[in-house]
Amino acid sequence: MRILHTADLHLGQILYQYYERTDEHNHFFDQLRQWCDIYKPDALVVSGDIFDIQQPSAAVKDFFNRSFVSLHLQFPDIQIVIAAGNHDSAARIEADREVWGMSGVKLVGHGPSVDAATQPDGWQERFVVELPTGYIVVLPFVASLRSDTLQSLLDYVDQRNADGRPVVMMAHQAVSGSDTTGHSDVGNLRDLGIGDFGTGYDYLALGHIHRAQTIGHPLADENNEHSSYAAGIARYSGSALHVSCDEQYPHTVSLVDIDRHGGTVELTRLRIDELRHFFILPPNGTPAASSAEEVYDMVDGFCRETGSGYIRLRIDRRTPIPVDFVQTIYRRLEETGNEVRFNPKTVFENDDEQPEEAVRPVFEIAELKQMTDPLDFVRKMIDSFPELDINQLEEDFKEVENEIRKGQES
Ligand SMILES: [Mn+2]
Repeated sequence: MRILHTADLHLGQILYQYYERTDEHNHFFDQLRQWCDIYKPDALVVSGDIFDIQQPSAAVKDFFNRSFVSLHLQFPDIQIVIAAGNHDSAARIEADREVWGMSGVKLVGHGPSVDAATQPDGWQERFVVELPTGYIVVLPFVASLRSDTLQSLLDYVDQRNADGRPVVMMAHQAVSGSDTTGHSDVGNLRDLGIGDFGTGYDYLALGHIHRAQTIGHPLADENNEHSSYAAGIARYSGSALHVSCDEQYPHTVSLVDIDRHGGTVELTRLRIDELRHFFILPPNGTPAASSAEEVYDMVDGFCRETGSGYIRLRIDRRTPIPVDFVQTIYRRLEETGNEVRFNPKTVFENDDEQPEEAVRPVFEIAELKQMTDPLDFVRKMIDSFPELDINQLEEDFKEVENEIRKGQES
């Protein structure tokens, strides 16, 4: 069985509240089409966060429709499977399920209910795609996912899988122990351990964390084009595009070959060529800028020489900043047609040994949107509020969470 695994498309993302990225997503889909053509996978699986927001605009929805319709028409033999992520509206994805189903494209919005595993068998069917070459368990994002639900899905497949076909499971969840660089929701209370996903899958196709990685294997391996694993591995394909400036690592689509159930998983990392890259000016490891004029010259030089990309500035914090500093940069970039784009989250640095007073952390909108747990935000801000006790807050949050869960279960 051969699949292409991607996730976290975040279609419709507006970066820095200003720049829409349709051309970048288009460039991604061009590559996806090429890989479908070259590798002829049995399935293309998209493990959640199709859209960046719950109610994407008509134009973004149209882009989604046209992109996947064209993929399907060009490659009707490739099973397309799409699961909702936490950024997607499960109800809206679910509402499109029947229409896409008519052409064989599988969309799943709603996940199983909290007590699914206690229900009589049969509920699992809507989460399972059976192919001649293998099975795909499609699990969208679920706020409180229980391990008995996951095991029940895998057992359901196992009972039908007499001829030992490969089993792929999709999920959009944070798995504890994964590298979350570029995310703020580190230490999420609702993280699942990899053991919670149960046994019976050969490849767990994860979405949510934007850094490509195989759980339990070194990040350094991501520099290799190929890896071979004994079946039963879990992997984040990583996001389609850089979603924030902190994602300074290669983005890839995973090409996965599985010979048989319990056999070998061969992974090929297909490097995504991005239309616009992220740059830090001046580059890390060189002195930060120390005057506004220096910054303007640097920005002009970048526009002239590189001409495309997202830029973020590093400025010495003692630098006097003119009141029209940001506007001046935007104006200079507009003159070049906005092909160079400005990330206003400037990094202020100071090379002095002097201890810095506590500075309130600054968040990018994209970072905030990634937070699935309100406590993550509190943890980031806690130093600014010495009167608050983080342990007490954690207990209070847990209490609220338990009350909500009780409400959902009853
Ligand atoms: Mn997500």
